[in-house]
Amino acid sequence: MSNNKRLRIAIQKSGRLSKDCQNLLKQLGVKLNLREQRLIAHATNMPIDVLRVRDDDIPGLVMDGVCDLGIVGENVLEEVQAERRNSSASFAVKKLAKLDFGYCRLALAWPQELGAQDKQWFNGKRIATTYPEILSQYLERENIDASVVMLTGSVEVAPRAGLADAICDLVSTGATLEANGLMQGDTILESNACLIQNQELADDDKLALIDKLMPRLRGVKQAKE
Ligand code: PRT
Ligand code: ZN
Repeated sequence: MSNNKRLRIAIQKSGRLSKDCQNLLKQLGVKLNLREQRLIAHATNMPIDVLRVRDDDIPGLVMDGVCDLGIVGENVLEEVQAERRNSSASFAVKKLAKLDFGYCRLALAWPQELGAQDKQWFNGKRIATTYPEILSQYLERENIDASVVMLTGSVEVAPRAGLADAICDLVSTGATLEANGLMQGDTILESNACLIQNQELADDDKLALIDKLMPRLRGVKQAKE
């Protein structure tokens, strides 16, 4: 558990979610000096510390109580939860809100020259992905007997490089699939960034601060609609 009296929020240090996270904190009235390349930024007007880390570390930091809150893509949250379910580590978190940024979908794709394919085509095939747990659950659900090739990056080049027959990757505009001659198939998961809270958080002051921030968050979301 975090023994710090200040509310700790984990956000992505640099990447697709970082600007939106910083803007959201600003809109919630949290004043931060993020110019310095520090791991922890202290809010100047509220008892809040912001930890800037890799997105993959955010669910675990919140699940283990190192941070009280975190902002992360649902894709990463689901993958880490599934990973941890297989071990003895805690995996429960409270999802406080689905946020209106970071939208993407985790979808299957294969070389365009193969043309349209149905689910059965994947039997006996190798599928490259950064989300082996989510993909394995899908394959099991759909009764598809394919093997999963775990890659941490450049998944879209796997078929061309002969590492896999197909891929399962995040898509937003579809330009990356297009540029790599891949055809998009089923969507396995739709994802937005979300705000998560440590399940066991019991500090009254921190809970009161979260209660104060949540109506502001709803206000920010409504203002955009
Ligand atoms: O360094 P760190 O580990 O923190 O960052 P990262 O490189 O792992 O993640 P990052 O910054 O790329 O993405 C962070 C989160 O943004 C993801 O976990 C998703 O929740 C969300 N997100 C939204 C996306 C995309 N859209 C997205 N398009 N994450 C990745 N992509 C990639 C995708 O993997 C593919 O390579 O963009 C490419 C496809 O984009 P289109 O527009 O060409 O379809
Ligand atoms: Zn990452």
